[in-house]
Amino acid sequence: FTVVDVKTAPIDGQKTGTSGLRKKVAEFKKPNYLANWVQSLFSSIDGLKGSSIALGGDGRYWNKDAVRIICRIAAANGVSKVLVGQNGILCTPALSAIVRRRELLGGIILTASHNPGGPNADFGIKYNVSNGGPAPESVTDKILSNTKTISTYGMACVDGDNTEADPFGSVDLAAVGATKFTSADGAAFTIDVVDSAADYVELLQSMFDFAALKALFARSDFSFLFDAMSGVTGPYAQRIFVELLGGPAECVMRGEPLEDFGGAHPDPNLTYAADLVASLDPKKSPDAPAMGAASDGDGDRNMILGRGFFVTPSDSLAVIAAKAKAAIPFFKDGLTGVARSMPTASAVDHVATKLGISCFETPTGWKFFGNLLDAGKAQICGEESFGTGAFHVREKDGIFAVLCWLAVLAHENAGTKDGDLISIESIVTDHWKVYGRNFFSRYDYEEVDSEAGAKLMATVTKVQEDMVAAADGSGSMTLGDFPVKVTTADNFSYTDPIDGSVAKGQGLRFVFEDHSRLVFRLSGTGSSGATIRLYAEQYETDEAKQGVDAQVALKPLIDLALKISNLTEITGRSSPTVIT
Ligand code: VG1
Ligand code: CO
Repeated sequence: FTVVDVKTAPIDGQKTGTSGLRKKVAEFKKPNYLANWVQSLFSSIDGLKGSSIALGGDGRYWNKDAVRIICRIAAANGVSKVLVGQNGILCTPALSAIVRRRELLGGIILTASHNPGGPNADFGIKYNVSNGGPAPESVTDKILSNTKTISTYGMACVDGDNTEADPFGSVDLAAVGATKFTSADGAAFTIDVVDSAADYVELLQSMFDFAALKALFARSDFSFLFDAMSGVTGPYAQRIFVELLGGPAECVMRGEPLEDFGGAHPDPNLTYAADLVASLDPKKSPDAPAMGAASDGDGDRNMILGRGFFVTPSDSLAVIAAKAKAAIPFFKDGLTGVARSMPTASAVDHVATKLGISCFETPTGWKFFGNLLDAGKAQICGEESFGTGAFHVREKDGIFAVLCWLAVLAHENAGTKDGDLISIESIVTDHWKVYGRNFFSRYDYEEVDSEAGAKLMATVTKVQEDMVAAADGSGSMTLGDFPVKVTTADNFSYTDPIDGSVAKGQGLRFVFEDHSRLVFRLSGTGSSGATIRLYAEQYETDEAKQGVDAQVALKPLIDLALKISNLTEITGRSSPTVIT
């Protein structure tokens, strides 16, 4: 092949969001759109020449085409080997595992995660660095500045006159194996198609006691249902839950990955995984299984359900942290710390206090956990947005979280007779008795007008400024006529304890004297318009009051939030798109 420098010009709006660049497929398909970003990425990383990188995606529409284009740009930039997941597929945690295990320079993930896929929906790309985790802002800032000045990108071509033809077109992405090419000036370039599951599944097998999990699956009082949401996890789930743990074939639903996720929203929550939720509800399904779970398009999110019971992700994190040492071999040495994103309810904080370990509060997005995990300051982390993970990889990991819950169930039931299974519901409610319950809910207003989103944030900022100005110096403030005083009203800012980098403007928060919280922020993962997220949390130690529905418990706080922000008037929305 020969390397051609193709002329291009900067394209606006290529800023990396919370988790990569996400846009409509039509945008990505525009001439030079993908190439500009990929070249800007390659121009911003050190040590690229002669390196090996991983490449794979969640299988959504345009995944394979993008793989082909990226391989050509990588070859032109002097990368010596690209490890591509078979058929261009790698779930996000599996890519992280491959980068770490094989000590690669980094990896490129093609995903828009839980956003819908298909010709009229979303595509996305993100870069992970050598620790296997999302590129930190120092890297994404460089990529952005390169996208603003780019004038050419490199492309491996059959010969200098024909830039259309793919010199690597003979590589069959369905067949595992390496194919070596040589450039006109003698440089070697290899495309190595690797098994999409092997490294990742072996890693998980080394972390959990699969024999104990298999014994749980064998009980007559236990059954399990996993919803892959037609995303990337189907084949991984089949391998783990059916082949390794002995579940019946029907225990994986929507297990075949589809390019458009069957037209659905591959987001594991009560709204978009409604069929799974109904299957777990004994009122609707008398044979409801003991445990249900779902993962998103790219396999990094998880939802955990008990029979007729929803485990809110903030509680899931807390329970896993509390039981990790006893229930999960990987954590047998115990934890030195845990971490959660700021909007995540503080349930895990109470566990950390009890264990006498550190608890870190980071901005939204997995990239902020990377340094803490690398430095051994935290071993388990999570987000309210159905994200749970640990130091085995540097991404959140859906199937890992499911295995944690299976391990917790197996451990709690080690001494129970078949027929007397201790349920997920009782494990969680027992947890509340010890640590208190952190009621939590998030309201999403998706795709509101960008100006309305900005106006809402400006309105809430003004409320905070007025409160701070009116404060009497006693350290507590009043919010309207709300009976509980406010101790903090600010825009969350985070200083990384390892490298000292500062992330500002991470969400407007109100912390109340009774530890309740309200948070407003704009999403950084949407592909058009603005998505407003409103988070509400309330802490309850009184056992008698812990059983009520979260929406009932949180109503006064949410009403207050809607009132002070003037949300209905500003957005024209009388109700949220999704409540989790
Ligand atoms: C959302 C979630 C955040 C998560 C991010 C990526 O970001 O709130 O917690 O890390 O998605 O998850 P935002 O900026 O839209 O609120 V995934 O599974 O989309 O990679
Ligand atoms: Co995801």
